[in-house]
Amino acid sequence: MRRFLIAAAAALAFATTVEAATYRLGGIEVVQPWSRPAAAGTNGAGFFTVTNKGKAADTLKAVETSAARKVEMHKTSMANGVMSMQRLDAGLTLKPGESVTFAPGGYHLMLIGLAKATKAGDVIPATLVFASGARLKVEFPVGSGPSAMPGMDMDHMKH
Ligand SMILES: [Cu+2]
Repeated sequence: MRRFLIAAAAALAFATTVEAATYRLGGIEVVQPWSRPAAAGTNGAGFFTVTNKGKAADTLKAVETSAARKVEMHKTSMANGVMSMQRLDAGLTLKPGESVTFAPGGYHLMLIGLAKATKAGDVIPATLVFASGARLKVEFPVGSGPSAMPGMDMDHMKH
């Protein structure tokens, strides 16, 4: 029994390591990008944690992907019971040491006008473009996120 438990713990640790994909370029680190299933023509979402481990501030100013017509950075907020999204037109600036998590209900990438449906198991390639000139290529696996959160229907949210 004891041996079995140890084996199970090792398997769990391995699974966690595999899921937490990490991408690095210069001082920028992006951990565990993920997306959710969505229909063609609708808006998808992208989530990840980005950390500036460098010595200077940098700004995530754009995200490029062939999977959608365009990508915007949004922040969801709740006021008086009404959920709304703001577009971050100036991008997202990270001070040295600063870390921001894009997750349902907060910051997110909005993949506007998906070229085709995304379903669990698909991977959406994208490039994060920073003001410093850094271009970090990442992949967003669909449906693999830490999805204990209730689903939100992005198409019905106000912009
Ligand atoms: Cu949005």
